[in-house]
Amino acid sequence: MHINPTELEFYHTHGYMIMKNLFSLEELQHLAQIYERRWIDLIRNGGIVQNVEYPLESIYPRIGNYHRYNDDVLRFVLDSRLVGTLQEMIGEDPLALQSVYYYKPPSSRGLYLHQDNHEIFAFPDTCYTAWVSLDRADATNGGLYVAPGSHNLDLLTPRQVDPAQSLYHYTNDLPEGYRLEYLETEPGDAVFFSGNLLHGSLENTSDYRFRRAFAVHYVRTSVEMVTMYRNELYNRHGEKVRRKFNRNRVTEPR
Ligand SMILES: O=C(O)CCC(=O)C(=O)O
Repeated sequence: MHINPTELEFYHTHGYMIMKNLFSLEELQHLAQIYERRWIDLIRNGGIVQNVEYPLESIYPRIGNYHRYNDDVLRFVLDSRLVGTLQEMIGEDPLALQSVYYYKPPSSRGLYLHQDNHEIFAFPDTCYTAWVSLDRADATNGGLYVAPGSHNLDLLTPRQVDPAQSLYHYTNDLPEGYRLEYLETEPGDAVFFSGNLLHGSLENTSDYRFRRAFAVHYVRTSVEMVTMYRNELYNRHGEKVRRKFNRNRVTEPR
């Protein structure tokens, strides 16, 4: 068992839950080292180029889907502390869809309020995120915030925002009756949340503190359609599973 009934109830009520100390510092250091090497390669081969408008953020961009090329990252993505917890949360084995490593150096933009399933459009149901803190994350260095209970909402229609303000160019307004909760996490903590939960992250306003995190998005094994990476879903054995491209949506997000 990975979660107890109180944690499960918290998740069902609020749409997210924090599992403390899920990963050791050694494990986090190993993951960070893999991405350091990847970063050096990207810098060396021109895959990362500095943009003077965002001098730090541009040399530490988000690194997506490296689990497809690195077995240690794939093992992390399929670690039973992530997929086992999700399995107990949703009552079904999850498939891993995508991973994102964040450096989030000082002065990085945040991500305005959004729902992950707006992009992924897992159908039926939604997608799920496991977000692992590598550094302490709080309101100063770009921590996460969530709107508790908003996972019960359908997909909402986002509006476009000024790209200079948010890393994700869409945002949702906070619906009436909801409030924002600003999360604080320590290295090794993991936040699990529903793909319909309204959430975002703050700008990193600290002087010198990176806010590294590793986020993985999952869908249910019974998912019928996803708009992204339909040939790149991994089950817990590391085998690829194929799902349809969602060209003719059965339901349209409102
Ligand atoms: O880590 C962040 O800054 C944002 C993460 C997030 O919003 C997501 O993974 O959907």
